[in-house]
Amino acid sequence: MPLSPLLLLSLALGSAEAKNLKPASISASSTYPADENVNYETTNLTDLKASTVWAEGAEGSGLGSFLVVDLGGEKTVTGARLWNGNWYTSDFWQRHSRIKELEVEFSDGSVEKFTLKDEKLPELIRFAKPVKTSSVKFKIKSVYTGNTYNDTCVSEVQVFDDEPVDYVKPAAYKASSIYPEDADGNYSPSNLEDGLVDSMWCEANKTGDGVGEWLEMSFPAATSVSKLRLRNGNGYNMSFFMKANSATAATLTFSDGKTEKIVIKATVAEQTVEFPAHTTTKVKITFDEVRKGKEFNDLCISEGTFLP
Ligand SMILES: [Ca+2]
Ligand SMILES: [Ca+2]
Repeated sequence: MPLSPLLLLSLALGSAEAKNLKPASISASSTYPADENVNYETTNLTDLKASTVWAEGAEGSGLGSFLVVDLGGEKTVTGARLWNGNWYTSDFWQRHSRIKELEVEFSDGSVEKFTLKDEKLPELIRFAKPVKTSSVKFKIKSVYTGNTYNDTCVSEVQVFDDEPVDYVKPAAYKASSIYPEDADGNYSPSNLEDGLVDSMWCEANKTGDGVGEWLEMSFPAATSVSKLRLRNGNGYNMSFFMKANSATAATLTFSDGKTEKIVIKATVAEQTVEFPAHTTTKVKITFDEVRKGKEFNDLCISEGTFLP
C-alpha cells in the first residue's frame, strides 16, 4: 500500500534531521576584529569545530546583526542547527552574549522567528515547512547578555536539506563509560554524529587505556550495515590527536551475536572501514587495541556512524 502524503510528512518530520548542506560561503553584517591569537571570521562557522567562533563587531550587543548563509544555488531547506554563543570553553560561553530571539529570512523575503534556549547545547530549529531558497539569513533580534563581554557569538551553523542522512541514524547509544563533562564540554556518545571533529566520546576508565571499552548503537529497525565511517581519537587537529588515545583494532558484535574484527587507522583524517554486511538492530564496538597518546590515557572517538 502506498504511504499517504500525511504519513510521508510525519515520517519526514519524525526523522531527527536531514542532510547537512555545505554552504558556498557565509557573510556577516560585521565581524569582530582579530587579536593576536584568534580570529572571529565567518569561516569559523563551518569549520566543523565548536571551539572556533564568529563574533559580531557592531556596537553594543549586536542587535540587528546578521549572518547570510549562501547555499550556492536554490536548495530545499528544512531546518538548521546552531552552536549558539562562544563554545571555546564553558567559561567563555558564559562571558559572551548568546542569541535569544532569532529571525530567519529566506531569499523570497519570507521570515520565521525562533526563541533559542540559553543552554550550551547544539540547538536544532525546524522551519514550518520545507522552503526553496538560495540563502538563509540569521538575524539577531535579542540576546542573553554575557557576564563579561557585550559581543554576540555563534560557533557553528549547519543548514539541513530535505534528504535523509546517508548513515543509519541510531535510536540510542550505550557506552562502557563516559568521561565526565569538563570545561571543554561533554563526552557523550551522541557527539559521534554531530559532524564536528572537536566533539567526541571518551571513555572514563581511570586505570585502563581504552582496551575492552565499548560503544553500542541501536537502530530503530533491522538494517544492513557494511561500513563504519569514523574520525578516530581527538579529531581537533594533529597536535590534539597525538595527546589522547586512539583505536587501532575493534570487534563489531551484531544483534544475532555474530562478530567481525576490524582494523582502524591511527589517523586524524576521516576514514571508512568496510566489513562484510550484517542485518542488525544494533552494533557493539569493542575496542581491542589502542595507540597511546602522549598526554591523556583515555580513548576518544570524534565521529562514528554506520553506513549501509
Ligand atoms: Ca566553528
Ligand atoms: Ca563529533
